[in-house]
Amino acid sequence: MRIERAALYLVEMPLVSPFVTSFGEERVRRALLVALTSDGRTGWGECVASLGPWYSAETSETARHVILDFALPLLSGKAVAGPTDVPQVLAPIRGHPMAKATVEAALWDLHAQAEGTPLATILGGTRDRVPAGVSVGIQPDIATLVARVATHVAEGYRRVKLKVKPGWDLGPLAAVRERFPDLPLSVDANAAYTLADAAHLREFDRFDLLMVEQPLAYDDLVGHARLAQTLATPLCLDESITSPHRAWEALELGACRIINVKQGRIGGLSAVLAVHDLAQERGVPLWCGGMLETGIGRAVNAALASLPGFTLPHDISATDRYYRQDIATPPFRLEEGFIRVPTQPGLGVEVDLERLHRFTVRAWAWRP
Ligand code: OSB
Ligand code: MG
Repeated sequence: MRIERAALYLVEMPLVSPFVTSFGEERVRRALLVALTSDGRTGWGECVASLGPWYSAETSETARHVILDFALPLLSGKAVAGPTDVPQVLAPIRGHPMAKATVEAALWDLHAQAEGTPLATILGGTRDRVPAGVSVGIQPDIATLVARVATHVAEGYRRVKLKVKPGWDLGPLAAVRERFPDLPLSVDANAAYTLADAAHLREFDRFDLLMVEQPLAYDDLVGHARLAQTLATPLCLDESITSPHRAWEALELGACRIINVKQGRIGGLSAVLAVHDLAQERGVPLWCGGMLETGIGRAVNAALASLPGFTLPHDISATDRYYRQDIATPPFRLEEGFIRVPTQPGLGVEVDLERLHRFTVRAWAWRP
């Protein structure tokens, strides 16, 4: 697999509504898209890093630098038989999992296209549709939150995740739980609490939650293990799980009982497969997280969520929950609370070049 050229596009896509978490507000999704050309085909990868280093240390700009100046030169200098060789070839680059994952995803797309097979099948997926959850950001007030949740429940979403932070937790939870006593519900704190809040976090046990996601700092596995001993609700880790090895450490320590898998954060689809094997061995349930991806990243997420170990509803919502117009077509639709896994070869979505150019704010070309 020889990469003949690469094109990088920095796109800015307006969100249908602002997305507010404990670490900030996003009104526009800024994504770096990578197109690799090989043998007359184009493979696409979407980098999930954001504008600023708030969710993770990486940003779209650090990813552009690492991809153009280090990852692509390393890959073009080596004989790369396929996407599973990528982690080894990129191993000299320390960190930067999201940048590496972007290039790897584009090579998986090329490989699956060359095989004439959908990405989901290549990865070992066993489902043709996956249950959709929805992640609801912090709202201006509780009435607005309850109305939003009601809309999503009416749309058919199978699980609702509420973003929480100190000062926006027990009140909103009580209101949503009172209105929807049987709704599968979870919370995501994006690292907004500390171990000193353990007694407060124990109050969450009253609301029959599926899980509490990432309550403590991204680098605090021991803290999560301590907290897990005092909570009845299972802990799920997101930000903390940055590699298969870190997933192993978290499980060894008892820092979580559930893992939110994001291919970007974990360093690529090969790493996802390794985490999947580990979780299967230990009976740990997985689900696919989201980073407000365009249809390119969403297609990858739908494919990996079709693997047998992904047993909980995902943060894979319909396209119209994020964007009025997406770069990739057709849009993902909610059908009985499920998202269909693409069945065309490769990612199984088409990149609309007119829209790509309309949303692009900067572009770079690369040749070996
Ligand atoms: O913590 O899961 C998160 C979006 C951006 C960054 C971090 C997170 C999220 C979400 C949205 O919760 C999930 C989605 O794409 O629907
Ligand atoms: Mg999260």
